[in-house]
Amino acid sequence: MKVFVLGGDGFCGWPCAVNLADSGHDVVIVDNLSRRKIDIDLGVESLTPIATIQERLRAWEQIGGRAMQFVQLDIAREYERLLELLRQERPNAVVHFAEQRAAPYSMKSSATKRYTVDNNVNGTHNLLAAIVESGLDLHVVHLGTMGVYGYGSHRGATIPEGYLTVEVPQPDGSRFTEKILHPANPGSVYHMTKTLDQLLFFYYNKNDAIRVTDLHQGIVWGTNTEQTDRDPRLTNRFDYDGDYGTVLNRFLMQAAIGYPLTVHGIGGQTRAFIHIRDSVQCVQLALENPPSHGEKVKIFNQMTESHRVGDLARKVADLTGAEIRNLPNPRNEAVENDLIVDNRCFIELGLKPTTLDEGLLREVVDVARRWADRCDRSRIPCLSAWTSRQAEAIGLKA
Ligand code: NAD
Ligand code: USQ
Repeated sequence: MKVFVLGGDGFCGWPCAVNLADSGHDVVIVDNLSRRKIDIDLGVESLTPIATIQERLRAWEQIGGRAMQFVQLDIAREYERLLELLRQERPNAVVHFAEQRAAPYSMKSSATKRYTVDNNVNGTHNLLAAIVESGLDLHVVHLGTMGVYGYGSHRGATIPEGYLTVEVPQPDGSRFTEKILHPANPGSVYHMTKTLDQLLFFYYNKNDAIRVTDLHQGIVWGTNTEQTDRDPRLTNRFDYDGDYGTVLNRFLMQAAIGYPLTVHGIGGQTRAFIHIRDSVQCVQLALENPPSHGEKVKIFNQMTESHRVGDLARKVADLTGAEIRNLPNPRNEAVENDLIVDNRCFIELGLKPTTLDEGLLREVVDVARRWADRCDRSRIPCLSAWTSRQAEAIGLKA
């Protein structure tokens, strides 16, 4: 099938694009390269050296990969071009990764809060409006986040896949049950945009019958996949800086360079994780198993394991001998939380997860240690504070 991969130059999007091309799909990557520009603005670089999108595509074809197209386009600001591209190419499906995805970056300043909301909400809305205007019958697969459910309020209950069954009391004392979108409880402006995306999908599915699968993805760890390992020019990005680096990859890189592991608070935050190889598999499974016409938005919890941040640090420390440092938390988040997640949909579709125990050492040796000398230690601290209280706690304000 013909698939648009919006945000196909990014950390999750690039390995997804090559995987889909490898499976015989016709892939069109649409990306405005904003992520590469943000790296320049922040003065950071991926730990792994990454080729330009043009070099990536050339390399992919040189090693015999099915050719992919690239279109540089901002989905949040270039509505007419997006509509024209849909009309011209008539894709069967769109995978939507094209958002500003870092919680700390979204909390840096009013400017980054406003950029994140403008970019993410407009981008998703433009896509949906353009699909309606084009008249195309296509399937949207969106990368959402586990963070839409919030952390700390479930009191041991299992988080369902998107919908919660509730009982509503009636004036006559009877009750009816209904499945509603799980209440939203975002923990950052970035996470808030994902909860707004959910409402956009709900509405356009109800009003225009657009078929949507929303993947509530956990924190992605790891770097390369079977395809991006085939040539150094296909190497995926690895973010380690205080804004874009996610917790487990940061710990792996910190261990590799002898930097004490940066645990926020007591490390009681429990989060959901998935390896990039599994993320790529899940997107393919979702694409190849679309909702039927008239079906409501399909929601999958795209994660394979839950861990406490402090336990992850201990695991990495046991493997590498790294030191652990508990730091004041720059985020306004629960000190500790439980997290029990239902992820049956993907397991039933055949996902075979890569576990932390199998994959961790390989990431440390093949990636973090290999590229350790490219790390700029000054960019490791997390300096984006959620409120003035946290800014004070991390020493940014008197
Ligand atoms: P990324 O920043 O590496 O990639 C995002 C890509 O989208 C970049 O290439 C960027 O240039 C592009 N982009 C952003 N705004 C755009 C716009 N307006 N028009 C066109 N292109 C645009 O991020 P990622 O880690 O690959 O995340 C991809 C998606 O997956 C995001 O929506 C994110 O919320 C979601 N997600 C990521 C993780 C994770 O751990 N990385 C976990 C859960 C969900
Ligand atoms: N943390 C540390 N030390 C660090 C970095 C982070 O203790 O050096 C803690 C944070 O305080 C937080 C947890 O680790 O409690 C996770 O932080 P993170 O940066 O790894 O993940 P998060 O900000 O939630 O965002 C990432 C992706 C985002 C995605 C989300 C999935 O950047 O795009 O949506 O993971 S989820 O967390 O499941 O919502």
